Amino acid sequence: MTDNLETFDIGRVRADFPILRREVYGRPLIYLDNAATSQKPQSVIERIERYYREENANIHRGVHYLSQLATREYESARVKIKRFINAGDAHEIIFTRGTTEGINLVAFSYGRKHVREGDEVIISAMEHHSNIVPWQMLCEYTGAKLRVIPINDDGELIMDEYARMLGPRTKIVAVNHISNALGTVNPVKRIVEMAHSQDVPVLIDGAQAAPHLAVDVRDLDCDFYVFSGHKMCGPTGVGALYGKTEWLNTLPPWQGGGDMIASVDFDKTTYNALPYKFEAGTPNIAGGIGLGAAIDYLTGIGLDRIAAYEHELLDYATETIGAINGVRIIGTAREKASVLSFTLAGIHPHDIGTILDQEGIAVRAGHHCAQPVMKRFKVPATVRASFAFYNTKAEIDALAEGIHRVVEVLG
Ligand code: 7TS
Repeated sequence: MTDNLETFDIGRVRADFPILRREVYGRPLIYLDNAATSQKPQSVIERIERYYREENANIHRGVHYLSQLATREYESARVKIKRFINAGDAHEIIFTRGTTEGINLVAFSYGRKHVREGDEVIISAMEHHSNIVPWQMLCEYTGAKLRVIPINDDGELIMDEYARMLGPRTKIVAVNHISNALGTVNPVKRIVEMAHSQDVPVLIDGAQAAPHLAVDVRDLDCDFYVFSGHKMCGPTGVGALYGKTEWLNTLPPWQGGGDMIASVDFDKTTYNALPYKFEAGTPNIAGGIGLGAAIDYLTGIGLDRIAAYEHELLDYATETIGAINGVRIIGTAREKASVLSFTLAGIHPHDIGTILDQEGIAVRAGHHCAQPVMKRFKVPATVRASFAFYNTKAEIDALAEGIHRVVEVLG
């Protein structure tokens, strides 16, 4: 361990998460399904409770005390998100329901304005369904074509193919920062540079990156960046879309309703300024404030320390699980974070997941909403252990023991 990691007090960190003290089937919970959703620290749970107990009111519309208080807290969460990803301005942060909604917003709004028949949209072969289907729907409506950057046997993007695909027909590139099925960390800065050299904007799906590494949207120079609160210690039903001011100002709104307008008449409606233009209706106020508390919590530990600790966990897991007879690791990229996907010869992933569950070990078994990845590696499904900074090497040892037991029972 480096000096940095010695200051990472795992016991104290775990004590912040009440759920980690519970048992399942009379055994201590070993939660290794963090890519699906993370657990929540006490400070986030308390913040949401305090909002409902002491601050609840609708925002942006009340003259009264509570409405102004709730508005202030919600807008202060927006500023926390802005700092968290180093955006240039808080109005570049649009609250969403999560990553999925952020991608749909951009596909709809950017797509409506800029994508026509014969144009091309580039995604990659390792996308979550939520970064595939919205673009497919856009292509269906417009007659544009979906192009897919292929991946190699390690689960890395084939960048030469990407370079060949980019051209005058390309209207947007949408790729993930970290793959939820493989754990690959993609060279997103390079992807953006290459697209920008052809004046093509880039959306980055940061659902799996925001919880695990320090994101700097200005350094990446991406045009859009989306992520979900619930994967980074925040509540479900809230997330954020970052968009550069130039884009957000010129794109049409997507949902119409309250809060997104400046004035409404039957002859003509004018739209509100950023960010409200993209935030129709009463939002998830408690969720936004809870996400702000989650960001306070994560930055209190420090994303660099989280990344370093999780990197050690992943290396240890790769070594330990990879050494088990019959295990095939799916996703062996040079740059990886927090995800270990694998199969076990002759045993279906669902059976592995079920037996591990009986041991109190929560993993995901399935296609991870990335069916094209399963097809690429010619497997029906994988078992996925995904790590957070509150996991331990002892838990990985328990996972290894559990897998040995699976082999005894079913092998
Ligand atoms: N993009 C990536 C890379 C993801 O991993 C996920 C969720 C999403 C988008 C969608 O996020 P949502 O919050 O809008 O649902 N991934 C997973 C997973 O791996 N297991 O469950 C959800």
